[in-house]
Parts: sequence; structure tokens; C-alpha cells
Amino acid sequence: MNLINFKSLGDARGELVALEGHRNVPFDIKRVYYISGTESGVSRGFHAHKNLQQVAICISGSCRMVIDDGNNKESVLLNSPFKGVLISSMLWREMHEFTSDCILLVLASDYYDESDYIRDYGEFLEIVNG
Ligand code: T46
Repeated sequence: MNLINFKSLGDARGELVALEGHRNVPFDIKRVYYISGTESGVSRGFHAHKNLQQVAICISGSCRMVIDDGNNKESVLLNSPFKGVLISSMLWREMHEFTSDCILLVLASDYYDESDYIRDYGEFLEIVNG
């Protein structure tokens, strides 16, 4: 699991984290989106990306991110605005255990493109394992 620790630039007034492409985020950030209001018991993701790289950070609440490279599955509880997971291309991801206050912020290396998604697990396994 490729975790990134973000330093807080906060002070007595509170926390502040800056996210900068090619500095603490290892690509040019072309798109930012966030997921909120996910109902308890609902899971999301269940796809891989052919080329996209992303960094996901829970800036409020928590959720569990499962990353599967086709051979191994790893899971991490994202529960801190100071911890991100780098999701490189060709990794199957699932998100579970959303708390009601979860806001999952995602930084992406490219614009939205549905043709970059692999949404079929069998197809994903065929591509990564030949
Ligand atoms: C990912 C995980 C972590 C857009 O139109 N533009 C966008 O930038 C995004 C991200 C989504 N959409 C549309 C596509 C679907 O009609 O929004 C709808 C929900 O997207 P999806 O079902 O793919 O959402 P998740 O939560 O399963 O997955 C998302 C990202 O799509 C994905 O890239 O890695 O979060």
C-alpha cells in the first residue's frame, strides 16, 4: 500500500494541509472530486483505471480502502486528513465502511474519462495476469 503522510502547516488556530502536484502529490493534479453522504453499508469503487493515478484522503470521518493488484489485496482505514493513499493505474479499488461524516477527497492525474475505467473484475484479472 502506497501511503503518503501530509505534513500539517497548522498552528494554534488549527490545521492546514497543502497539496501540490509534483511536490507532495506525485503527478500533475488535473481534477479534484470528493465523495460525501455515502449511506452506511454502501460500498463504492469496484473498478481499476488503465492510466489514471489518484491520491485519496479522508478529510473528515473514515472509510476503508481496499487495493487489489490482481494477486494481493491490501486494505487501509483512511481516517486522517494527514494520510493519503496513492492509487496507481491498474489497481482494483473498493471503498467500504463509510462513516456518515466521511468526506473522501480525491486528486486525479487526468480529466474524467469513462473509457479509462475497467469495471469488470474478470477483465481486470485477464489484463494484469495475462
Ligand atoms: C475512483 C474512486 C476512488 C463523473 O462524471 N466525473 C468524475 O470526475 C467522477 C469521479 C465520476 N463521474 C460520474 C461517473 C458516474 O456516473 O459520477 C458517477 C459516479 O462515479 P463512480 O460510480 O465511478 O464513483 P465511485 O465512487 O465508485 O468511484 C470514484 C471514481 O469514479 C473512481 O475513479 O477511483 O472514486
